[in-house]
Amino acid sequence: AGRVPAAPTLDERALARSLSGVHLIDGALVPALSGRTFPVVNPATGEEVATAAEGDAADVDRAVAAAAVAQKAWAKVPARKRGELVGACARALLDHVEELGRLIALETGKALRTESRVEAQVLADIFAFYGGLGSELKGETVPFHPDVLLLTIREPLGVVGAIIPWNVPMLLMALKVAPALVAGNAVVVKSAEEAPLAVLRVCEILNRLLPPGLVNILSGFGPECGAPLVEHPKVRKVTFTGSVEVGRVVGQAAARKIIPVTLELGGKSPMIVFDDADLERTVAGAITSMRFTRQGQSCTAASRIYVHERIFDAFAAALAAKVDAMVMGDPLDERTDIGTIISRAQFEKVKAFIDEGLATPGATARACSALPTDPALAKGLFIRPHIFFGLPRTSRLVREEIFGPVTVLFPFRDWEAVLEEANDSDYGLAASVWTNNLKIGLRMAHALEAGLVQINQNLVVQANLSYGGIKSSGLGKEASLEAMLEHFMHKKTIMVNMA
Ligand code: TXE
Repeated sequence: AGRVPAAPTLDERALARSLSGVHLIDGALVPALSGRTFPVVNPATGEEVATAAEGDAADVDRAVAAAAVAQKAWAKVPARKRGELVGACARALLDHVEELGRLIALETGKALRTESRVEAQVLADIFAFYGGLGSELKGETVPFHPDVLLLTIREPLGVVGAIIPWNVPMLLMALKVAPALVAGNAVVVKSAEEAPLAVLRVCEILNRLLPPGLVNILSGFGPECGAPLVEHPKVRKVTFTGSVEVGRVVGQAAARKIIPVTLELGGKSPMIVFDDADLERTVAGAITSMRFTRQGQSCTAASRIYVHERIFDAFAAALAAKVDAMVMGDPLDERTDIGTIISRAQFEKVKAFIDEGLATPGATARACSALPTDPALAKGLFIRPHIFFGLPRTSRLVREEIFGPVTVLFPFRDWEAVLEEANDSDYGLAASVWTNNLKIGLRMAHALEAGLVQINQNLVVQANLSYGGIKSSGLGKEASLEAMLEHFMHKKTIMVNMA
């Protein structure tokens, strides 16, 4: 790891260059065996800031072999000691918050103040949480007969393959790597092709404290590098966050191998606002949840907002005014609220959705905030946040995940009808209800088809709380003790006849 500065650095461009063209395998920064690389682009300017190693099956083989060796020794380290090391990683990551925040802002275009720095803090928090759980890998004893002792113990799975996307890559990697390690597994991560740098730096920091081979990271494209990781015979568990389409492919490959798989896929999360809700707080909650600060690139984004007809106009006006006041600009500038879209492909996809909405008869849109005027950002992938009204319920904008700064607003009159509409979706990740009537709030919380329902708030994932969707939004849970025990370990039953 000699080429990368040992201490945190605030020069994100120099750091990006120093992380160029390498995977991290068996404790060392190494180029792809093929020698191939691909560019990493700053989406705010279009400039190439670094290259990334272009991994393929040969690199996967090498990383999995190193992980398999490291895992055998790691499984013998007392669980509490494993936790202590993961806790030490949390403290090391905390020392790098500013640096990691700047680096992720550079490669993803997420605003430093509103998004990127927060992600770096949450990353460290997730390691701290799991670091404290080394003593919790408990089994159970089961009563059967006075002469027979029945017990269960938890064992690690072996080598875990983790595939992550680009929207919150450090956070999502932490939710996979930290519990996998404390549970006694080794991990091979495949980063997203759009955002390979900050997660590589995180792994490099972890490798200063952990034995080599325990956490490896490969950059590369899905079919060439992700698929061989899923299919590798020595990979005994796959954990994936990304699109529903690829989630299905990964799930099928795991099924063929008969190995466990966790899938965190997309969402089309409804936000339901009753007429007794506190308008100001609800608008603030909508702003947080729409994640326009991240150009809406969030799986839990409030992308369908249903507002009681009595307050519909007031809510829409207040929401648009608040978004208007947000500053879109250079992600690394502290004044910036809203950053960029991640890539040209995603930019075109979101634009196509907006154009389709604008061309829909009867639909209107309010474009908010203003595009940056700085000539240095002329090639930046900025899109103005759009709030749509009057779309038919069958519109793709209402039914599909856009993953961009777009939300759709609908008025409603009674709770039964809005509940039915909210549940009329292939997705089931998150939902929120805004009301001071606890009876209606709880009734909705029970009836909404989602893995997470919040009443009068819209917070982000918490390390100690199970997180995961139903329907097409996913399979299995992340975060919490449960995720570590149920998704990164297996339970062995032991029966002892003492007679
Ligand atoms: O995702 P992909 P993309 C949704 C969102 C977005 C859409 C497309 O709607 O617009 O997905 O984003 C790897 N075998 N979400 O194209 O392709 C890939 O290299 C193994 C929601 O970026 O699913 C990357 O590392 N791996 C989501 C990861 O999968 C493969 C976050 C995700 O890429 C692979 C991101 C294959 N065959 C996008 N093909 C959320 N849940 O938050 C690709 N990959």
